[in-house]
Amino acid sequence: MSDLRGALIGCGFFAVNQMHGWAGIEGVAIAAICDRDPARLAAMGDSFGIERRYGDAETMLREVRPDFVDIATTAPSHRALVELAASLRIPVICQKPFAPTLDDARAMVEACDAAGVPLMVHENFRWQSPIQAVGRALRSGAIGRPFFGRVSFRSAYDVYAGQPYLAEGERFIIEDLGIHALDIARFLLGDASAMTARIQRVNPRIRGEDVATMLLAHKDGATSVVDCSYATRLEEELFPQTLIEIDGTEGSLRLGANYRLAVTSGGDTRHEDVSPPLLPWASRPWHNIQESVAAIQRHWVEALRAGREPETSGRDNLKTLALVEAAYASAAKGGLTLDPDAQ
Ligand code: NAD
Ligand code: 89Y
Repeated sequence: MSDLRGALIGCGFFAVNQMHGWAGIEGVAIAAICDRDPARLAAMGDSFGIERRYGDAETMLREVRPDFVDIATTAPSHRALVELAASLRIPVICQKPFAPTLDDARAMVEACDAAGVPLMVHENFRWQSPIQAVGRALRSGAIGRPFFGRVSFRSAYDVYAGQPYLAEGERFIIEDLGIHALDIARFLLGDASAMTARIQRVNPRIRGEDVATMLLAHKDGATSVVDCSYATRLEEELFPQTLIEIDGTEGSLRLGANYRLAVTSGGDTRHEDVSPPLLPWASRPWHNIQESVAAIQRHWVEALRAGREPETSGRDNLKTLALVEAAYASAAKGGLTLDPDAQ
């Protein structure tokens, strides 16, 4: 028996994970789906046995009146869809990147606030079980007060095959992937007060940047490097693993390749395999991301039922989005130019 009826908008590449995730959550059923593309709508409807199918989001939301709506479209459509949900007082989850600009994002948060509608951004990377394990180790106090961090995602995986739009935008890696790494840095080391960034495009066949190196000053005193690349050919391809280093006053922790966590404290090092589970519907190497989809959905259901603000609420995500904007602004300015005579 399902007490929560959801509706999903956007039946594309990633939404299939969201549909599998919902199917595994007790008490939740997706009652209707929507996509402007009839072929994608039919494929999703047939795969998941959903009868109620719509080409128009407003018609769906007015007719179905779901308990929540899950927006799985790309960023250009997010503001209109979130504002539509707010106007109909329907709690809403919106995929990352939350909005193309910070102004849009602020307006979306205000619209939901004004309507009293819960809003969560599907910022799922912090929900990956290896990242949660790092968070637990850090909060246990074992390494003391963190003063340095590195959140690193380096790969040459062909993401353009499944998501061709990633090769077409003026902005790429910070907005698409760096956004997750920046959110992880906030999750582990707290909010930031300053940022410096450099970007590069290595792959000549794409329009935006595929390499970004960011330096953050966190309000609690730590400095972190957040670096990401889709131009890094490694001996072992690690997609979609995020590697983490944190140094603290009493020790250090490392989340290394293949989900190996090492926590050094008091002269000892504890090693732990923090691999994510392979859910029945998941497939490698995406299983890490897929598991985090189910985890963030469970969090949403708990928060909705308890009337609590979700961790990655729209309001919270404004801070991650501000880092994205700051990174592009800093990269556009360039760094301080050195006196050539001094070189
Ligand atoms: P996609 O282009 O494959 O699918 C989007 C679908 O939305 C398309 O089928 C399109 O027809 C439909 N659509 C767009 N606007 C619509 C509207 N107004 N009404 C109805 N349907 C509409 O995109 P994708 O690769 O599935 O990505 C979707 C979002 O998911 C992106 O924002 C992407 O960044 C994000 N994403 C997140 C993760 C993650 O781990 N959180 C991973 C991959 C992608
Ligand atoms: O779109 C991206 C995301 O959110 O996670 C990985 C990805 O699919 C490609 O960079």
